[in-house]
Amino acid sequence: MTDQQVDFDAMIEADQRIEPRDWMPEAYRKSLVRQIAQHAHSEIIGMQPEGNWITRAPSLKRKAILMAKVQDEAGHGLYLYSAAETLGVSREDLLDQLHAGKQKYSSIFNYPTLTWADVGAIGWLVDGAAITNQIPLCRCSYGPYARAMVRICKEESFHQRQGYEILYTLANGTPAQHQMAQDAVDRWWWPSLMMFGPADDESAHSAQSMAWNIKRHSNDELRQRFVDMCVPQAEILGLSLPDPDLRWNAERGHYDFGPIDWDEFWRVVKGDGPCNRQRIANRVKAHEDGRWVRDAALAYASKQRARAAQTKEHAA
Ligand code: BYC
Repeated sequence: MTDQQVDFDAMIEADQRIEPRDWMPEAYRKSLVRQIAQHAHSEIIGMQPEGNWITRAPSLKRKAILMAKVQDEAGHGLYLYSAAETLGVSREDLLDQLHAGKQKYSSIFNYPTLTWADVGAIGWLVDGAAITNQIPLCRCSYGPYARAMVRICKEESFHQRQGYEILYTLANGTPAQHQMAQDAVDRWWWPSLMMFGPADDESAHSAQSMAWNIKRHSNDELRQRFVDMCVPQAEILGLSLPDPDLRWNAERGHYDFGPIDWDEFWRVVKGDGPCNRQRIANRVKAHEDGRWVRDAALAYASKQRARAAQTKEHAA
């Protein structure tokens, strides 16, 4: 074992942060790039299902809140791409891999938002699941990722509250509105449980990621935490969760829940969900449409650089 490896292991053992200039094993770097890139892609693809409702939000206030939320998600993508860049990869390359289907994004964003209540269900369930998964990532061993997560989690908490408030309003509205909220929860519940990834005995990366202090809890532990949190919240909303097996288990001190449809999960992850093709096609088009902005920004930056060099020359 090299001295560098010994130092790295000691840092992890002492629960210290690894920073970009520190030596790290290639497998650690690669695994972080994989996870952070997937996370960044999820944030920007995640703008689409909700962006779909900006023009149809039921009031000016709702529209302003939703616009701010979708904009926050773009910001999260940017912090995360920046964190990935500290590991020696370029944002351009990561985006190319997303567009070519070589890097993943969260399965959840391949489901359609059919009604306004879906915006509420995404906030409550999808952002709720995201927070459950991401709070422990604030203690991830890689410094830039952990620090990005602190701000992201603060904003996600606001997102979760706004979703809950939309659902609470609908659930306590007319019978048709209540039904719309129930239908949205029925459709988003199971895909939200899938966000935590495969069951522990099927999770390829968990053991190593936990040994490196990247992940602090297993997929199943976080999924259970999420279910335990949602059940009492659903009761307050007056909505049911679509699982006949959901019940309190006093022995375990947790809610038991029914089996997850892993065939559906893997189908969606592998590109065959209800909206996969549409999500990628929209993303590629947005990237192409934005090319002139990137070109203009680069041209401006190089002009500024040339001007600064000239000024320096004159001063010398
Ligand atoms: N969808 O060994 P495993 C958000 C992949 S929230 C697609 O357990 P790991 C947002 C996994 O990548 C969503 N793929 O992996 C919220 C691996 O494939 P590869 C994003 C999934 O990394 C609201 C394979 O399955 N959050 O952004 O130990 C609004 C085996 O899995 C999924 C994050 O990314 C899935 N659900 O654990 C807007 C959080 N689950 O890489 C935006 C950070 C698993 O070998 N990421 N896979 O090809 C993590 O915490 C972990 O990466 C996961 C998976 C828990 C997701």
